[in-house]
Amino acid sequence: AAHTAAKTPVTLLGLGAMGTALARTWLAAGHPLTVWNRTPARAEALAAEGAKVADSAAEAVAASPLVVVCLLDDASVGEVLDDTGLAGKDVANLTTTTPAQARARAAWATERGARYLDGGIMAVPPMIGVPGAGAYVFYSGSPELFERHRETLAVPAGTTFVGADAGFAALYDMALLGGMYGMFAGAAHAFALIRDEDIDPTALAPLLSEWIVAMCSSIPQTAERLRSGDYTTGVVSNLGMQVAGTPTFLATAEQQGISPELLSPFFALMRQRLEEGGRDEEDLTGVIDLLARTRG
Ligand code: FVH
Repeated sequence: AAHTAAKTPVTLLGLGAMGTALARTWLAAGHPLTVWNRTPARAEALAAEGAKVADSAAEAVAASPLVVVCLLDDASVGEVLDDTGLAGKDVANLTTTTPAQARARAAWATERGARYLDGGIMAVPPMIGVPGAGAYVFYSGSPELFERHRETLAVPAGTTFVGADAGFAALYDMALLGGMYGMFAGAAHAFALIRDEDIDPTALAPLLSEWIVAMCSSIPQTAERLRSGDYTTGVVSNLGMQVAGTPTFLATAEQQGISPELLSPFFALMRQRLEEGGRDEEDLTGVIDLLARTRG
């Protein structure tokens, strides 16, 4: 009891795959933990491990100063928190949402007298609580709240505070996951190309992953070019050369009998940039300007 007395009591709403993984880490670290889940059976194993199971979300919220929420989506967060007494509570919402939803939820919680942090989890459940696995959570919103609970929030995963704008954690989350899906799309295209050939996909895999890692070295350069506004790359892999190469990719896909649909939208933007006056000696940074046009 002396061991747990100093640890902040935590309430956790939502015991899906991620919520359950988070819960176990706070229990293991000696935090008094109260949990609630819509489907009560999902709390049984945690009860056996020492969690207190609340009969309602309201009872769970009342039990601890720090309320962590990890539900399916923003709508479920609204449903679950609606009938709870949030006044005076510190809420850390780790549910994946859009930045606009996070900002609206922060205002909603503030109106109810709570302090609010939004979180974007950069991990899958097996990485949670595993030292060295690289799991971390982007936080944004109240800096005071982040400082007050910094140690408790760091129990399941690393923490990275990205600003007082409550929408920023979700924005960073979506930016990184968007990059990840681009990578998955490229890898899917690569495997589809060789699929019907006498090529072992496990032989391609290390070559593909090493190539993608090597190409990641261009990401800091892109950031620098965006900041300076100078997209010039000179003779090295310039836009003109890359646009000239795109028919080769499309023809190869056709010859292999696969759809080029994962790559062709990007190629179309590269061509558009060149046709609209992007200079031959630019790199691909100008494509970002084309995407930003949809802001109107
Ligand atoms: N799992 C992952 O790989 C990703 C990694 C990055 C972060 N995400 C986000 O984390 C949130 C929770 O994800 P999860 O993996 O725990 O999701 P599920 O296992 O599907 O559990 C969903 C929980 O939400 C409860 N729930 C859903 N709808 C409602 C509702 N209307 N009212 C109350 N609770 C609701 C559900 O309850 P039940 O079905 O067991 O009754 C689960 O507790 C999520 O934002 C991911 O994007 C995970």
